[in-house]
Amino acid sequence: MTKHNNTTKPGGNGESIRTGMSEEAIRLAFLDNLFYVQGRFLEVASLDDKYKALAYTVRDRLLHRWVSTIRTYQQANPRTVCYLSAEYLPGPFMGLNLLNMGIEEPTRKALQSLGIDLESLIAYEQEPGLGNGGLGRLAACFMDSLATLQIPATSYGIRYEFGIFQQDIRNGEQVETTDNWLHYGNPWEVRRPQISYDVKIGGHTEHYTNEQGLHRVRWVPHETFRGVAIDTPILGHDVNTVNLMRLWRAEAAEALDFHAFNEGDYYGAVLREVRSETISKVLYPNDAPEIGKRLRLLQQHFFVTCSLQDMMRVHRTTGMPIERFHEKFTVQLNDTHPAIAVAELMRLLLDNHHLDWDTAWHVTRHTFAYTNHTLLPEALEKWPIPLFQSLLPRHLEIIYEINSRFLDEVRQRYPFDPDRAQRLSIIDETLPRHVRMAHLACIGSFAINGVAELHSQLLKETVLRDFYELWPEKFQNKTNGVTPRRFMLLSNPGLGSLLNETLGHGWETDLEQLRGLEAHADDPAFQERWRQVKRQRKEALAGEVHKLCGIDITPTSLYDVQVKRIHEYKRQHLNLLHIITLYNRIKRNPALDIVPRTFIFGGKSAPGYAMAKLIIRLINAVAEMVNRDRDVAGRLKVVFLPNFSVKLGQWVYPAADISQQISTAGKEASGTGNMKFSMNGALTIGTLDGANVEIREDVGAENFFLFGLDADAVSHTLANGYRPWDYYNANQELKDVIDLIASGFFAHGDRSLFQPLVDHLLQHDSYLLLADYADYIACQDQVSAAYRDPQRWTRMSILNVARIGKFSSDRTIAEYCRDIWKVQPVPVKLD
Ligand code: GPK
Repeated sequence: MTKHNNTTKPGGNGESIRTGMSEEAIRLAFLDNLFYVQGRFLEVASLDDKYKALAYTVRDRLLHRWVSTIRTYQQANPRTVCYLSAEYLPGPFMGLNLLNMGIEEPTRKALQSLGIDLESLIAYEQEPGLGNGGLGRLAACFMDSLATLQIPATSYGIRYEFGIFQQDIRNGEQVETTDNWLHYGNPWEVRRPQISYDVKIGGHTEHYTNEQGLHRVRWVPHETFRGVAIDTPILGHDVNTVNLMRLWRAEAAEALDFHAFNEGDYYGAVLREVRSETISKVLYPNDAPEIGKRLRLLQQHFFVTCSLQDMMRVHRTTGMPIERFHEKFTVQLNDTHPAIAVAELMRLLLDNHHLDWDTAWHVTRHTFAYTNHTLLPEALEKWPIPLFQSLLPRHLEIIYEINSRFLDEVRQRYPFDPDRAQRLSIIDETLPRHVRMAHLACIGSFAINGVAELHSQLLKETVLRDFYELWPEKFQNKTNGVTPRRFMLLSNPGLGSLLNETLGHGWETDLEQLRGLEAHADDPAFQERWRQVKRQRKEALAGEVHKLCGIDITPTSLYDVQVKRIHEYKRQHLNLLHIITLYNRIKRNPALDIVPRTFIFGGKSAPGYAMAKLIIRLINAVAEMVNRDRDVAGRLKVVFLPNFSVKLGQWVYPAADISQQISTAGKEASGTGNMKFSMNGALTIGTLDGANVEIREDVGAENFFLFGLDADAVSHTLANGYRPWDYYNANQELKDVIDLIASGFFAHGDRSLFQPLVDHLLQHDSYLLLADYADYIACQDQVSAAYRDPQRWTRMSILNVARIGKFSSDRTIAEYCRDIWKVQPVPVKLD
């Protein structure tokens, strides 16, 4: 984007229109950008023109801080965090950048003076959906906290041309359409065509001896293409630090056969949208379960090699020897998606820098740290050896060498336990043979962490038990957190104002200060204002629901919300069993006095996950029957919000009364939605799973609705011949609910539609819905009883917010900095 050179304008307070923060400077800058960048004057400007003009106005001010940050880092040469993640879900940028820069108010007024409503421009922005769910959103919260804590950090990833699919609901079914988020251009990114690296794939290796008689390896690839950097500035709150999200875009088409991976024709649909097929074309829309596809492994290798080569370029500029790479950089692996980095760094050090093995391995083992995000065995990444060999022949050689040295060590440690070496091996020798990426990550990292206390404990006892026994000192916990800037200040301005008035500023970057609210928990006037804030967000959400679904919901009803990816282990269908239970109670007793509830669902299913898609159908089918039934009108409503996203979440979290966190205990690594709800005063109904355990500890057991088996009871129940049928036969309400689904009542009489779901529940029920049903229903009855007492409810709500401080991602990042990364803040002064 070429822009004119005028940077000051007479009459603008002497402030530069490129950097000035006053209303006047912003107004002039906006008009200037509208004119010179968009080529429009106000009277004919479209919404897109105005949005872009404002985005460029904000971007100029971001770049100003960015340049100062880079200059500071160049001078100080600080130790730097590199976060490697295949996914990022940053959400829309405009609102947050204005807020973090502290120019929301002058901007609102500047636009107002031109007859433009700021909210309409903020609402227009389409977010980058470069992730599936919790893992990608966590990476975005971490970027926010890293910048806010003034930590030198770069977040590396892939600039997918098509992010997570758009979800439409047609006839109650999820239909995927491609996400063309770049169609109108992206004003927040800066292309860096000069920052690009070669990426090799396929071919073979040649071992030879050079003139000095040294052993060398040459990788002769089948193909080479390039990755180009595309940068997005990430501004901290109330500081000048702007860190970088550097995403790689593949250049030059590679002949990739998308057709071979057809999944309900999702990739077929992507293909029809595109002219060329490249590595960075599309995000794989799978949450936890692994996919094992060729293109996916290529994507991982692609962004990892570009990122490591980029770090090496920066390292060169410091003048430090390559042997000290790990002193300059600490690299966090966000799950195993970037775990190939262990082999790739070895390759670069051995083959390009000609380090000897031991030196290269020393550097590598001191560079990486690995975060695990799941215990689900089906989610652990492994690649078939032939696939790996054909794409990354040199990496496979290196992995074999790492493994052979490692297994020697293991056998020496455990001479009488040959099975242990098999279990620990990077190579899974059961046919067909595979490379286990979690093992590569564990062996190549100096620290390994889970994302909540329970999860970290279970990791040590189950999936990573052998590694824990070998290297207990490597294992840590880092309980997840979320950013209060986006999920409180930005999403819930009414709450923000009330908190500022009550506590003053400071809580936004020191969330423990919310403790000050405890003193107000029983104050009737404060309680009344608290309820007004919630009421206002519930009305706002009602407006969105009307726009998106054409359904009218009642703000005086209890909003009972479950938004997250659709998964059997997350048990959206347990929520449904409760809804149908209430429905049956009212049908049996039409005069029943119950607390009116609005059930709100949102979330995407992987396109190839049949049971999750069937759960979406059942939610919509139940919604259809319940919402049109006059007998329950005014008491029950069910809504499925299509295309759940960060943006939609910002409407949803502040409006919820009840947050459903009802996964089978031991299955949800942490959860982060649970924190976003609680920060906004929703009460949680949940199991002892993931971070729920710690949220309950902090907010107080009396302010949390707990039900269900704990993780121990779950494993015992499953180990001792669980018989869901027994629960069905013993509980009349449960039997009625299951029978109603089986009867075809929710499928216009079609008994076959939901039969797979019913059969699974009665015959297997691997996620123990039936075992937890009775306790869940009883707990939901407690919820209703509490809601009838507004003083009690409001007190509980206030105390949830007062005690949620630990779950700020600032706390999480401070712990990573202290315990793993060993990095310090580097404050930035504006040039
Ligand atoms: C875990 F393994 C994975 C994955 O592939 N994707 C993903 O979003 C989630 N996760 C966990 O399911 C959540 O419990 C957790 O809060 C989140 O990662 C962040 O750690």
